Amino acid sequence: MRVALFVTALTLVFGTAWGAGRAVEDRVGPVTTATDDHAGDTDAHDTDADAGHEVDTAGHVPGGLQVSDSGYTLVLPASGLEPGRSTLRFVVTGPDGEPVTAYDEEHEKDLHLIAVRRDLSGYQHVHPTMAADGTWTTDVDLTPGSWRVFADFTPTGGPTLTLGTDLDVAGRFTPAPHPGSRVSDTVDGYTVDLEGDLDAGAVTVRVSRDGEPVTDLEPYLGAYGHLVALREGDLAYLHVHPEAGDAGPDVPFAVEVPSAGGYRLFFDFKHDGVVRTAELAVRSHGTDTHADTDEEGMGDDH
Ligand SMILES: [Cu+2]
Repeated sequence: MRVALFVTALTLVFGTAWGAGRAVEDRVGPVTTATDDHAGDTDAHDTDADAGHEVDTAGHVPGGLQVSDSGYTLVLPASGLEPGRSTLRFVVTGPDGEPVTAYDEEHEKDLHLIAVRRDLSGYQHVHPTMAADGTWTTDVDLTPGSWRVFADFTPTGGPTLTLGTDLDVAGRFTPAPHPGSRVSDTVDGYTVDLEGDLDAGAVTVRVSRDGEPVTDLEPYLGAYGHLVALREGDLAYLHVHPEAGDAGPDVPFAVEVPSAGGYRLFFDFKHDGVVRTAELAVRSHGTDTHADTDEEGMGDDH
């Protein structure tokens, strides 16, 4: 209920700001509709294939921005971690305040943990193991700096959530330079090219090696690759779905982009028994179909 109220309030605030400068009668309708659509319905975007175009700009909060949502909270050690390889322990507490011990599998795992430094370097995607008391444990390898840690999971009987929190690692650090636009990355002799358009909601990742397309990718997390997309600036964690496809070279995904801006894409793929990660950087000009020509110009100064 509190979440519904929060979403409603956010919708109203956002809706009002967004409508500023338009005729009052123009915005009353859409705001009311958006409120009704979103109240208590956090999963609407999963079932409505059409949702990507008109829902997210009006009140849907992207994942990964909140440490607590729907009564579930990600609890990491407040003391941070030492640099280097170490063991990270954490729990997810539920609405009753106790650690959650029952999860539903998503993409073949009960919980996916993503760690990335706030300058978007050092990306790691790991699968912790849970003790009977609900304590999760995993190895991570962290350099000094401020890290963002995401837990992506579905508690049994609860909603699918991506909670995020910061983790400090002591020491001097030098921020990683921005890669600019990067639609191709090379890792261990593999070339990964990004095709398609974030704004169209669909991208394809193409994997090749020595100029030859790779056609025998191995399944990884229920698909021929796993894609995580983060928004630059706040590290919002995007909703990405693998689409059915072959074992390469093309691996298709559906992506919901919440706004115009820069995005980093991290593509994990498995070949010859090894999981590798390619890192890409692209811009979105926004999928808001309400954007009129007068708003078009605002995105072009980037
Ligand atoms: Cu995972």
